Amino acid sequence: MLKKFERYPLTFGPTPIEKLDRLSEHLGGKVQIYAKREDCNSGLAFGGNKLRKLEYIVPDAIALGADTLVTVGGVQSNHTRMVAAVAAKIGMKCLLVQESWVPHDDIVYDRVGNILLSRIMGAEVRLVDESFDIGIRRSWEKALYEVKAAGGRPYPIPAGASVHPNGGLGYVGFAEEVRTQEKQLGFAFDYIVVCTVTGSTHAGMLVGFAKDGRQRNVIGIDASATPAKTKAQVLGIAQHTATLVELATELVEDDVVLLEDYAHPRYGIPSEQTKEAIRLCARLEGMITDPVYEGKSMQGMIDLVQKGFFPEGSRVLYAHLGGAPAINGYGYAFRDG
Ligand code: 5PA
Repeated sequence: MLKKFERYPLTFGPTPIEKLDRLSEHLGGKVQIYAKREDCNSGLAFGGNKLRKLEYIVPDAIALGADTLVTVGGVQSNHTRMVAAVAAKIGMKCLLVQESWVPHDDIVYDRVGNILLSRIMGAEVRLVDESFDIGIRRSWEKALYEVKAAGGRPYPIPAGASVHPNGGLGYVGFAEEVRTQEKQLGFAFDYIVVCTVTGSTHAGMLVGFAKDGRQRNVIGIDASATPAKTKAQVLGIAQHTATLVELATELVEDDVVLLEDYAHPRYGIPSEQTKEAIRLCARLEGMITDPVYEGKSMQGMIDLVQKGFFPEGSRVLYAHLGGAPAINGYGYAFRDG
């Protein structure tokens, strides 16, 4: 589906699929849980889901002769860390607008984890006092303008690389990769669980899995706590990406399955249930999920298994999208383990 698009390799190649035996057993053994380890996809600054997206964006930045990648996220954004790593790797400058998306307890929150790594990789980090929103940000537009005014050649990458015209392509590739791995495994997954915020991860999967009619088996777990906006953004990106790859199926609102019950109390703040899910997965599988994104989709998947949402015998693929560095900003939440 992606042959005609130029790709700049930033990842090691296909990511491993790992069976989570002890978690599956712990939850009753009626559903088999697997994880696709997107969190281990690259040697670039701990990797994660943004790299698949950026592989289809970097060629455009290079072709346009840009000299500075400019993007936006929260203080502990994984996306901004990934853009900083990519800028270093391709020899460009990087300007990161980091907004105050999350109220936090830890005094070191803006000194550790993702933002620490971005600073080490040489990105210019600009802290801005604006609250969470997945849309186009004024602070980011201002940064782009300023780079240009100073004689630079900025390349705009929106939050999560999502509403970039090529933002959905990377996760079309994920679906194609899963299809190939399914042939090797000798079975197909019944459900795919994905954490959704700015939307292009989920949207790309919808397009990729729509090729064999499985788009409604992609179960999005909202972590934005603004699900109406997130859902609309997923659909918009999916429809745009479907046109790009000339998908034969038309994607409609009902194709976007987005469960809203796990994002509480708000974006970036883990509930007690999220923290329990993070501990459970860590203690049974040694697999680290973060309090902002993957801990919430882990919580959602565990709850859905316990509620009997997945029929007995189902094989569920949890997309582990990365994000562990942010956990350093949550020392207080896990002070007792
Ligand atoms: C993020 C996003 P989408 O934004 O594509 O929906 O992906 C959600 C997601 N898991 C899931 C992890 C580990 C993520 O980092 N992160 C954002 C960031 O700024 O880091 C874009 C919000």
